[in-house]
Parts: sequence; structure tokens; C-alpha cells
Amino acid sequence: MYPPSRKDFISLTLSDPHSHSYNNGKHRRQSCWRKWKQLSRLQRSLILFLLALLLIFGLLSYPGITEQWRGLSDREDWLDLNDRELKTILPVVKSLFGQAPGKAPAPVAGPHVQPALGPAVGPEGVGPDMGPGAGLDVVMEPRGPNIPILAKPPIKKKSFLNKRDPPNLQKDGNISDTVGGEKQEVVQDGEGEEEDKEKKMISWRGAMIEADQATEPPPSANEKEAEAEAPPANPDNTVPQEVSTGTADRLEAVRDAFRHAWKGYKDYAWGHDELKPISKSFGEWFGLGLTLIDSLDTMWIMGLKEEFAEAKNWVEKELTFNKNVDVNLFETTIRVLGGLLSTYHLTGDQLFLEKAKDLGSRLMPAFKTPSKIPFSDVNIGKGTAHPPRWTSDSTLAEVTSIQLEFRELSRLTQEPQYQEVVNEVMKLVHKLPGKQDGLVPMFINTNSGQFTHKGVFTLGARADSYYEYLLKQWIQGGKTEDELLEDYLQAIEGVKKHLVRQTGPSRLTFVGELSHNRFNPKMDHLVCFLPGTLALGAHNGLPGDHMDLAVELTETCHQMYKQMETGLSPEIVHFNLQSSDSRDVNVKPADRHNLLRPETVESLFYMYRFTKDNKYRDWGWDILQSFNNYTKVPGGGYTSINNVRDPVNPGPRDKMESFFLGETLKYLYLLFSDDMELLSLDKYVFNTEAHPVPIWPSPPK
Ligand code: DMJ
Repeated sequence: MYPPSRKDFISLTLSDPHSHSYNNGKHRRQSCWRKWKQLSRLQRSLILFLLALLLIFGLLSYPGITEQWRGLSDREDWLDLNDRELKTILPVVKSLFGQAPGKAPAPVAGPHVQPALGPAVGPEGVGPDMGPGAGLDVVMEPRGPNIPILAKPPIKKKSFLNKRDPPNLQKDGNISDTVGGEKQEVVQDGEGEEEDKEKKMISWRGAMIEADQATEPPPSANEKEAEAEAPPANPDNTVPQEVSTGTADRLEAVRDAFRHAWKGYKDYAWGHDELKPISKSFGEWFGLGLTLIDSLDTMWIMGLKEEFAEAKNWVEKELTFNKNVDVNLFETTIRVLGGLLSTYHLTGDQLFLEKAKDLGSRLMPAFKTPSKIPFSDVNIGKGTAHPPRWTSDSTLAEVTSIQLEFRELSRLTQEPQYQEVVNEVMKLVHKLPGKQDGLVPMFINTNSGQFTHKGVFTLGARADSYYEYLLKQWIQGGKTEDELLEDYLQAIEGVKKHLVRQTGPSRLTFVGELSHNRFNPKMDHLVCFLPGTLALGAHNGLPGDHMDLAVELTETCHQMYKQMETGLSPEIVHFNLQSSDSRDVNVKPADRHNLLRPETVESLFYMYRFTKDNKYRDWGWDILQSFNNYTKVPGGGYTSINNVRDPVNPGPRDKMESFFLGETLKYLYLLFSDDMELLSLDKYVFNTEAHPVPIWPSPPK
């Protein structure tokens, strides 16, 4: 025990001041006894009295301590465990001595974790969709024993409902948080009530866990093993719900999530492509402010006016495409061109159209190839284009999922060249040999214009949005372009014939892959766009069995979340075809990551719009809770994680993809909105990055 250093303590030194060596216990006992005997009777009485007093106080305060401990765990968020102990013990000590033993350290009002990070990841040349395992870059996992306890950022009950000017799209006052048909305002209650509503969040290695779920220490290795064999404690993986979570609450929860994500981006990555929320830094992909532009229309839709104004100011003052940088044609088109076009439509502000035109013209060199199939990369400053270094192939989904944007640019500018180049690609692909019942291979050569790597078919990475854009172009153009419809219908028949199967245990319907006539029961999370697309087709008059398949696939995508310990889907799952197997879903260790992808919530949005079945909203709500529980980073931002099967250590990857703000949160918001006219699916078609562009008015007959 260290002697107190301050004078304001009663100091009792029982040791011999001249003797510093205590060689054995016997000598020590004798020496103490001798000292005791040497004390006067008064001194001995005083010591005994003090000891008795201490004992009595100790006994009396025991229930108080435990009571306070419990109370603290309910109320105190800003202290780490040491601070907690200190705070608990302080009153007891004060009551004994009249004051505190030394100055207590001030509660730390911020994250304690100072993650030990690896070297910063440089510019990423690989996008999130470059195939399985892509983006498995440096895993930055914070280390260290600290488990700080932080308050959830206070729920800002700022109501936009009465203040917001209706955006252009909602001439009828579409954007409203209507409950029971009436505009609702969020009531500003007293502070105390607000505090009560705040959930207690504990940061666990960069992810946020609700305090009441995190009171148990992490299981030991043995306990973990035992758990793995036992049936899950919460087989439903249902996140405890608030008693009644109405539409307005859910909308506000999505806005809160957006504000939190935006705060991280604004504080640490402003004007850069992506936030790295754990290291509080940023990543650059093309240097075009990807997250900012991807977020513009989401902010507009959510009515986040201040945030939107700041972002617009950046677009006006800082955004330039006149820079010597190689960009990926597809990613830049769907995120930046799409984001600018949709923001132009929502706001009517010419700034966004001007920027879109500038970018569109700079992307055009990509189409100067022998085959007219565009190269994957363009230097928007130099006006040169090239394929990836290792091949002259382009990815099929990439060259066939830029059409909505280029076609719309032509319509707006009355300059036909944009539409012409992308329509040419569709025409070529339409008549190309190498398809199997409408299914297309994943690569196409920019010299020959032929498919390569034939015989492999997937609805996942590298082919996914080809199918999506067949339908959406047909809808965009007023359902007049028959070749697009033909290709789409044929492809869906091909999907049903070759790729749709059911699992053995629970008969879950899924879409697998075909490799040289061998079926592989593997499904990317990316495939979860399909139920939404099928439902959109059925809504537009396509066969009813498309909707049946959509319903079944949405259930499967929901199960891909529900059956995981974090309630979040992995990037890829393998389904069991054998009924003898106990589980429907297997996840390989390399596929356990979650990149905050949107496809399932996208489909939930379509399914709710077309069926009004509340279960889709509830599933979306659970997903939002899981994002908040396992991917929310204290201080701002959300992070992709490495392991959806490990709620104790989900393994933050230190990256917030721009599509989390551009798509995932937007679709969640639209899912919970009661306003069916807010981006009506009869007036708008969403590009593959969730940027809405208008369905063209039919030409006069
Ligand atoms: C987005 O960029 C787009 O949705 C794209 O079509 C697929 N990949 C991401 C989201 O997962």
C-alpha cells in the first residue's frame, strides 16, 4: 500500500521508522506488538475506535454500494470502469474523512480507445464489387483492453416537418411524416424524458453494443466453443424492440443514423471519397468526394437542409472534374453522375446539371474502343481510357449498368451522343452468342466485343445489375423498347430454370450459380437486389410468378441477416441442399464480412411499397438496429465489419462505403415513410446506386 501523499489524511505509521528491512513474518509480528505496547492507552483507544468506526461504515454502506453500482449501470454513460469504481467509493470515503482522497480524475467525455492501427491504407484501386474477397484490404482492428462506455449521441428531436420547404418533387406536399394521415410533429419534451429515451451504448472495439446486452464479460474460449454447439440463445436474433415504434420514430431513427454517419464524414473525411471511421481519417478512390455526392439526394429526401446546403457549397466551390485521375466508368457513373442527376431533379438547381454535363462529357472517351464496348477506366483530366492492366476485358455488369444515367443526360441536354453510346452496348449484348437462356457471362472483350469466360453464370458480382437495368431501362423509356423487355423476361426464365433452388432443411428459395453446367449453391448478398427488381417488374405488368419468386427470395435475404449472430448478413452464403443438414445457411470464414450493403433493404422497400405488408418494415427495422449495435462507431460514422458471426468482436474494417449513405439509409428511410408519393415508383426509377431519375413522359400520340 502506498502512503497517501497529501497532508489532509490521518496517517498512522505502525512500522519502525528506522527499520526498513522486514526479513521474516515473525520479526514483523513481534515488532508490531512491541510498538503497540509502547503506545499510550489514549492512542490505543483512538486507534481501536477508528477501526471500529471503519468497520461499521463498511457494513452499513455495503448495500448502498451495490445499489449505486446497479444504478450507475443504468444511468451513467460517460465514465469508464475505473471512473465508475471511483465514483462509487467516493461518497463512502467522503463520509469517513470529510473529503476526497486526492483529486479524482475528471470523467473523460470522449472515446478512450486509441486504436493501435496498422499503416494507413493508401488509395484503393479495388472497389467493393470487384469480386469475392475484394476490399479485404488491411484490417484495422483496434487493440487494447479499454472498453469505454459512451453515451449514444443525443437524439436530436429537430423536426423538419414544419420547417422544410417541400422539394420540387413533392408538389402535393409529398414529404411528410404522416401518421394516420395527419402531419405529426415530434414533440419537444423535457430533458429528463429525452435522457430516459437514450439507449446506453458501449463501444466494443469500434462497434456499439447496447449496454444491457453488454453487461456480461466476453466469453472465454471454452465458453465460446460450448456456445457454438448449443442452440442460439436468441434463435430469432430479434433485437429487443421499443414497446411501440411508430413510423415517425423509425424515420427519426434513420435520420439519426444518417446524421451520425455524416458527422464522421464531415469531421474526418470532408470532401474525400470515403470515411475511415476507426482511424478517423479518409480513403481516396477517385478523389471526387464520392460519399458527399452519393449522399446529396438522401439528405434532400430526409429534409436535412443544413447538411445539404453545406454539401452543395462544396460541390459549387470545390468539386472539379478537371483533374488527372483514372476513374472507373461504372462506379463514377452510378455514384457521381447518378447522384448529380437525381439531385438536379429533386432540387431543380442547375448547378447539379452543369456538373453532370461536365462529368458525362469527360467519361465519353471510355467508349472509343474497337468494339464500342467501353473500357473500364477513364482519365477524366486527360481524356484517355484503358482497360484494367491485366486484361482487355470489361465486366459485363459495368458496361450494361450505366445506361439509365447516360440516357437521362441526353434527354436533359438534348445532346444525343450519351444515349447513343450506351444504347449501342445494349444492342451488341442483345445479339451476342454465349448466353444460356438469357443468362450472360461475366466478362466481355473490348476488342472483339465477344463474351469471355463463358459458361459461368451468376446474379451476383459482375453480372447483377445487367438484369436490373434491362427492366429499369424499359420502365424509364415508357415501356416501349421491346428488346430490353425480351432480354429481361428471357433472363428471368433462365434464372428460374438454372439458378433457383430450395434448401433442404427449411425449403428456403435461393439463387445459386452455374459453372459449366455445375450448380453451386452460393449466393452473394448482392443478389438480394433481385426480389425488389422482380417485384418492380410485376408491378409494371410482368408475370405474377415474378412476384411469387420475389416474396420467397425476400424471405431468404431476411434469413441471411436473421440467422447470423449479429443480425447482419455476410457477403456470401452457401445454402444446404441436403435435408439431413440442420442448417440452411453456411458461411465460409473468408465470406463473413459485411460492407453495409443496401440490397436487402432495397428489396424490403420495394416489397413494402407493393404489398404494404408490415413484416418488411419490421425486418428493415431489425437490420437498422443491428447496424447500430455492431457497426456504429463512437464519434461518428459506421464501419464495415469482418465477422457477422462474432457479436463480441465483429472486427471493424475501418471503412464506411459511400453507398451506406447513398443507398442503405435512403432505402430504410423510404421503407419507413408512409408517403407513397415520396419518389413514387410510377414516376421514378432508381439507378443501381439508389439515385432516382424520372420515368420519361410518353411521347404524344
Ligand atoms: C452499389 O455500388 C451498387 O448498388 C451496385 O450496383 C452494387 N454494389 C454497391 C452496393 O452493394
